[in-house]
Amino acid sequence: MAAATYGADQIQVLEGLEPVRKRPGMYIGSTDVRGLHHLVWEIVDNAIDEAMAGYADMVLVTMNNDGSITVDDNGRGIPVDIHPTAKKSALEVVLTTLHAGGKFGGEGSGYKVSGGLHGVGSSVVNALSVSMKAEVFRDGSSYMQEYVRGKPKADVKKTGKCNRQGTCITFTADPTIFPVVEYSFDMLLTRFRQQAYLTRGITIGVMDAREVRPEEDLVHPRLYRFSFDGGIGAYVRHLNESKEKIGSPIFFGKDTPDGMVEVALQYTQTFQEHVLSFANNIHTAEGGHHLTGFKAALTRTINAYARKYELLKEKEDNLTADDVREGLTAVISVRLREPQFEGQTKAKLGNAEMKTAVETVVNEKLAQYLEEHPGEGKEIVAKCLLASRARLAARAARDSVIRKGALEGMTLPGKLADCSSKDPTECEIYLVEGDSAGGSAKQGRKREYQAILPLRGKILNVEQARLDRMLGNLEIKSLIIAMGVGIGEAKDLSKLRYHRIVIMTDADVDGAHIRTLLLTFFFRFFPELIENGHLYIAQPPLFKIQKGKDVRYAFSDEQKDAVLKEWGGGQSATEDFSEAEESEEAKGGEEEKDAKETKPKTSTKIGIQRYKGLGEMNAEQLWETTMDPENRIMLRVTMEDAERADVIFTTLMGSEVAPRRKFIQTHAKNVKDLDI
Ligand code: TSJ
Repeated sequence: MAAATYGADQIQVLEGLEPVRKRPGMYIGSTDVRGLHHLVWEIVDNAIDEAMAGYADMVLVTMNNDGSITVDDNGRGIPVDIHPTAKKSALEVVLTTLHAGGKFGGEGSGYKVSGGLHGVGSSVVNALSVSMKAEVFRDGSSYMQEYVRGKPKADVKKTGKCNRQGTCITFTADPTIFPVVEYSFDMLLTRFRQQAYLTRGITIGVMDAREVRPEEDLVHPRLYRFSFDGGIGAYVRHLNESKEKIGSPIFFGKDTPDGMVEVALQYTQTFQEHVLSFANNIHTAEGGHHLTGFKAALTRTINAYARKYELLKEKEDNLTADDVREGLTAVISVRLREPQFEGQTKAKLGNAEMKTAVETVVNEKLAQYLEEHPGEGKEIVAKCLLASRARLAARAARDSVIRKGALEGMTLPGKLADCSSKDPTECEIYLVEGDSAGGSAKQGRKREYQAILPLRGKILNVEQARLDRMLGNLEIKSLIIAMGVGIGEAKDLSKLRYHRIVIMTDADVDGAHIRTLLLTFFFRFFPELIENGHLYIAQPPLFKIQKGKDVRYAFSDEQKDAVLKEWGGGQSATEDFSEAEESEEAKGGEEEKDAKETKPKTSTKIGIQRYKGLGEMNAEQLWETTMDPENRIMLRVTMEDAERADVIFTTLMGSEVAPRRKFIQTHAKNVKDLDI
């Protein structure tokens, strides 16, 4: 193998995986919960690619009870023959070398999808897994190879005969890389439901087998099966499930020379706009040319229709782009050969030709729809006119509200413990649930750049509140004034006073409720702050584990067990403590007394404290674990997170009773503590 004969391509193929383990963030963005889930997205994307190329129609994703994930498809099976330049099995090359993906697929074999960070490759997942097993079913035989932290344990082996086709990958994320190895079934469901809508003809199964222990009494795994013949039209129907609708979802699609365009839309009697755009199945949260084309065509077509049928009087102004999107739910999905992703989070489609492609399709097909459905057409225009008139009325109302000083001349709220820095890029504001946690946060913070705003209890039912009523709510008012951005037409995001807005709530049902409320509030009224990456969720630890002077914090049961094991005190007796006593001591605030002490085999005592709420942590602990940029784990909120909150919120708080009852019945275990 003379190195001199290798072209750039081959050298890339031969690149090892050490850099991935050294700097995982470079490859998967982060090693927090989001990075962990990227591993799943990455593997599943390969199976969906196979489906989009027309060779598979089933994908099953399983969360196993040993913490591993299995992804199984019924495609052709990854080729196992010897790769000519690498001189090893193609399967091994795919899973052990960087950027080896696609080397075997023909370029013309359809459009590649890639989710997460846009196809970094299955080898990256392998490198970041303590163990991985690949099984391939091909030409009547089964093959297998296993890996440890990306390194093959042996060559690919033929394991027997079989009468199925496909690829099955099982991996266990490396806990020395990911501080929390705990997957969220909800995140999996949301993601794969969305993928199933976007890939017509595919069936995606998602199974939670974490509680299944066949050797004990069998618990049935939770299994969801997503298969939508209706494609994105069904997606729009799903998004609007709990809303009052105008007509049925409208769908149109066209194969253009620049790529495939699909659009589904439906108006509702709400005031919110909910437009999602995708390019090659990737959610383009920052929009891009396809979205621009859609908006332009929508505005143009509805105005032309309204003029033609004199629904818009001659002397009246055209409906604005905002008017025609009030109450609109839409999904725009394009597929193109060479997608360019731009923007801060690489979630903006940069292919300019997609503006014209989408615009042309929507202009033509929407006009046709309106002509053929005059009833719906008139209702949609009426809705837009209402929005237009409301906008004019709102401007007048806002002027009068501002005159009456609804935001109290914009003076900062008294409860706010502001920071001293005036440079927004380094400033953070913590929205803290409850006064006692607020107190600890105020003491523990770095006052140069961290501000604290305590928020009390149930804030407000944002769903049914209009702008004026919202401004009247004290908690929301404080929040808006503190952020400095104004609201409604006076909104000015360049005045944002903190570039990091951190939601810090307890890890219980009430905390989750307040978090949902806040996420919904931001999603509805300040989506730009989410899109620009300003909104975060703090992750307080669940346990404090102490041995002598050595203190560790654990963010999950598994992490706690790992620390105990490492310290040789892993007996269950260690955890046997009285919870009531525990919190009493915690309120005393003295670290030494907080911990429950036991005597393991080793001579030093190990203490464990379980935190049931932020209020149980003293100022120093809160700083150390949750607020110190050196140690803390924060989740950056995406539009997807916020959308999920929005769906939950609309279902729980909305005006339609049936879906709410359905939701509460199916999630009874999780929401029983909420007063609805
Ligand atoms: F890469 C991987 F390990 F992450 C992975 C790949 C994981 C899973 C769950 C599935 C797959 C995968 C790959 N499913 N199907 C395929 N197909 C191919 O790799 C394949 C098969 C045949 C041919 C061919 O030209 O005959 C080409 C390709 C790319």
